[in-house]
Amino acid sequence: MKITSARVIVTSPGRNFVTLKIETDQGLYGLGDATLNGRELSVASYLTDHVIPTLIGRDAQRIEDIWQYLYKGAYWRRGPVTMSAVSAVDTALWDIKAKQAGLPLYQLLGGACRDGVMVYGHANGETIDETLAEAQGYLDRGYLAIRLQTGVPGLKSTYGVSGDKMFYEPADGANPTEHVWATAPYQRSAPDLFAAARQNLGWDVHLLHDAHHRLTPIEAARLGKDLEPYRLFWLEDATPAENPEAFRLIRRHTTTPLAVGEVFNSIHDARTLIQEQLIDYIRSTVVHAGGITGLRRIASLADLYGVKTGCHGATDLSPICMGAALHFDLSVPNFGVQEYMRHSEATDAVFPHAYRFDAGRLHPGEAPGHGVDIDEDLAAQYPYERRSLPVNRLEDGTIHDW
Ligand code: KDG
Ligand code: MG
Repeated sequence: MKITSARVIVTSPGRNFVTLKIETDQGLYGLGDATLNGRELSVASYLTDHVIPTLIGRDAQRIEDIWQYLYKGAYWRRGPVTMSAVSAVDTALWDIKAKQAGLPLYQLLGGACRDGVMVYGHANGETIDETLAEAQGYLDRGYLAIRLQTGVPGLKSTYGVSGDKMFYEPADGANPTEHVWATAPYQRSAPDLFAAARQNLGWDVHLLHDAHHRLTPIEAARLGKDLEPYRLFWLEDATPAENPEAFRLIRRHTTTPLAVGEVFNSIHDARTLIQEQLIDYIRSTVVHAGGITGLRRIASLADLYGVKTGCHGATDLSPICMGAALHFDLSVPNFGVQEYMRHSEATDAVFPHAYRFDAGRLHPGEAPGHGVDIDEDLAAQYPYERRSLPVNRLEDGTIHDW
């Protein structure tokens, strides 16, 4: 089955998405998500200028060979731009293979290991009361797991607290907006949120929290300890993970489970954290970690060390990524949880999909392929809008991790 054409579709139904469409001489096509928040056009160019010309005429069935060709053949390995492009090609090729077989993708990945995929939603508010009211809304909708983020007293804005409660979108300006951060009041207030949450929401719901790379290792260790009484499902991105050894220090001090990896793009980023059992959940997902092929390698390594998956699923990962991730989640033995920040109605209309939510779990559906399509006419009505992720400064002006 020969690849006859491939092209990139950039659309912005409320936020930017980059999609790769690969067509074959047998009339089958496949779709892959290539969205890299705030850097969308770099991946579009990488695909259009460097990858697509080398794909034409290749056998669409040789997924692993094409993965190796793009990864090793580029010489410049890894990095988010390269790997988002590799991911998009890989996802589109798996989509084609499953359509050719007439099967939902999860069947090609070994079949279902479970009946549905537990997801977590995002509850946030300026105050603890507001956050808990949002969390109650998620419980009413049947969610089994909820991430809680609340405003830090004295700070104008806080990561994860948004005006639009359902569709948190951090890329809010053409150029980066600037946030101000102070660790001490955050460290003092975060445990209060979870104490109140356990009192109000009870103990049956899984609670999660994202520190978004803002703490030093010893600060993260302190927070992990302070949160222990509230039995979190996980504490995410406690400290930046470029230095994986930093997690040894956190691990020595706390039994709060740790999750890392939404910014990783390769198994090598995750290797030390997994092999030294410094984390409990690996957050990498289809669009940034080398597609289904790359992610399966990471999950297999993680399984050896008792580390579970917890795929990133924020609004900036398109429904195509979500659909593909759900097939992976359903089929992988060491699944943990899937993040599910719903998309807007406009986005869902551009990307019709087979996945469905029921009683706190998502199922990818039974459509052949990954089950997500694109309405190209509708997509064309939403041209690209330049958007950047924010930056973060300490109160004295020093640039800090965002
Ligand atoms: O593009 C950045 C977002 O995807 C990120 O800030 C969301 O941290 C995030 C999460 O856990 O969903
Ligand atoms: Mg995160």
